Parts: sequence; C-alpha cells; structure tokens
Amino acid sequence: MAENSVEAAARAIGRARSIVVFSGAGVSRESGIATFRDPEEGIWSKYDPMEMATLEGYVRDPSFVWTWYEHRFGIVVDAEPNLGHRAIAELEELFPTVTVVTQNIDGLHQRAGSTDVIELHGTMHRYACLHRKHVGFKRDDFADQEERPPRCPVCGDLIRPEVVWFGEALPAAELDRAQLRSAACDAMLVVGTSAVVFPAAALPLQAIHSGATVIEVNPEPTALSRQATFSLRGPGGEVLPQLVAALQERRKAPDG
Ligand code: BJW
Repeated sequence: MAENSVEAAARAIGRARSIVVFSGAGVSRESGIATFRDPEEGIWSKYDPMEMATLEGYVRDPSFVWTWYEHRFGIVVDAEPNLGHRAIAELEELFPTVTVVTQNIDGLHQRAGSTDVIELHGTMHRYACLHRKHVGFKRDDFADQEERPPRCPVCGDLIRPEVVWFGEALPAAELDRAQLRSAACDAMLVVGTSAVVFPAAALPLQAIHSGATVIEVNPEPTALSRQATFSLRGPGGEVLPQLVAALQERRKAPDG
C-alpha cells in the first residue's frame, strides 16, 4: 500500500507527461452545488432519479422536471469555481497534456480555466430535442416561446437539457476520446466521484489496467479506493491546491 500523503503522490506523478483528471459532483460541492449520493444532502436523497433523470420520467411530467432543471441552472449560474477547480486548471502549467474528463454538467472546470474538458454526461448550458436528434440549442433559441418546456425549433418535440439520463448512451465522440486518454495517460486524478455510474466509472479502471498512477481525492472512501495507487482523504478545495503546491515545489528543486 502506497503512503497516502500529498508529497508521496506528487513524487509519484512529478515526471508524468499526460494527466487525466476524472471528476464528479464532489469537485463542485465547495461551490455550493449538491452532490447526488450524499445520504443527507445529496440530490437523490430528496428526488427519485427514475423520475428526474430518465426519458420516461421527463415524458411523464415534463413541466415538473423542466422546473427542477431551471432551479438547478439558477444555482449553477450563480456559482463560482472553487479552489479545487482552479488547482486543476493550474495543472496545465505543470504537465504537457492535461485532459479533464468530467461527469459534471455545470461548466465550472471551463470557467476555472481548464482548456481541454470532455463532458461525459452533457451540459446544462445547452439544450436538445427529446430524443437528442437536434442538439446544441442555447436558451436564446427558444426565448420567444411562452410554452415551458419549450419546443424544438426544428422538429417541434419537447426541448430538454442536453444531459445524459439513466439508460441513455453517452455522447460517442466524448466517450471515445475519454477512453483513449484514460488508456494512454501516465497519471489520473479521480476527484469527487463515488465511481458507481457506468460507463464513466470504468475509466479509472482502464487507467489502472494500463499502468497509470491513480490518485483519488475524496473525503470518503469509494468504490475505487482500494484499487487507487493513492487515496488522499479530504475535500478537493483543500487537497488539490496542496498537491499543486507540492508539484510546484518539486519543479523548483534541482533534481525535480
Ligand atoms: C467530495 C467533496 C469535496 C463530497 N471534494 N469530493 C454497469 C453496471 C451497473 C449498471 C450499469 C452498468 N452500465 C450501465 C449501467 C446503468 C447506469 C448505471 O451506471 N447505474 C448505476 C448507478 C448502477 N448507467 C447509465 O444508465 C448510463 N447509460 C448507459 O449505460 O447507457 C447504455 C446505453 C448504450 C447505448 C444505447 C443506449 C444506452 C448513463 C448514466 C447517466 C448518469 N446521469 C446522471 C445525471 C446527469 C444529469 C443531471 O445532473 O441532472 O449523472 S446521474 C448522476 O450520477 C450524474 C453524475 O454525473 C453521476 C455520477 O455521480 P458522481 O459525480 O459520482 O456524484 P456522487 O454524488 O455519486 O458522488 C460524489 C462524491 O463526491 C462522493 O464520493 C463524495 O464523498 C465526494 N465529495 N464532497 C471532493 N468537497
């Protein structure tokens, strides 16, 4: 078992060239955005995922689900990237290739300055028609409609957020690229995810299988913890800046 200290983790990845950051809801927790599976405050402790995050649930009660996403959209636009997001963006100054593969739909990695972000579960900043045949709509595209949820300007079907619900395929190009990056990276940071939702949760397993150093950052143990090379226990907003600082120190050292 590796020594689970920030310094030991920084030492292990100091010479890496290609880094993948695989993130989940926990990385945005310190920006005031709820996670899904926290037993008390998680979204799924208050709402039934089969009602709120499936196509069938949306068709059953579009108005209810739309209003819920509008509420969550309001929280996200008022939120700011936190120290964890910013530390992840700073990794681009330390390593030649940094790809952020996120399950989050909030856009906070991009707002923090990360330039290569793969959104595996879509984004709440774009909209699609019900079966995602027509995608990439902005709010302005249906601002003149009174009906809520609005209708697709192309096919007339219900508009929905361009996110991935249970039972739906992940965007193929994004998943392909995430799999390629995960299989080829030297190191992966797994931050703020319970690692239970597939196929996304297979990416760290792919990285481990390919021989990458995998560092988990999470206040709680997860499905992945036993297999990770390092498990750094604590919130992303504390641990990630410490890790970046340790990496910067190593760069300054003569043998770094
Ligand atoms: C902190 C912190 C701090 C707290 N700092 N950390 C194989 C086995 C079993 C089931 C399946 C399987 N393959 C597929 C399935 C079915 C299903 C699935 O995985 N179910 C499992 C739950 C059992 N998967 C799917 O349905 C997927 N689709 C699919 O497989 O399609 C197949 C297909 C192919 C071809 C054609 C058609 C179909 C789709 C999954 C979509 C998930 N969607 C959601 C909602 C998105 C939209 C929205 O937000 O409204 O995505 S569900 C929700 O879970 C959301 C998240 O992205 C995802 C993952 O959650 P995440 O990010 O890990 O959050 P939490 O809350 O679980 O964890 C937070 C963590 O943070 C915790 O560990 C905390 O400790 C930690 N934390 N504070 C750092 N400050």
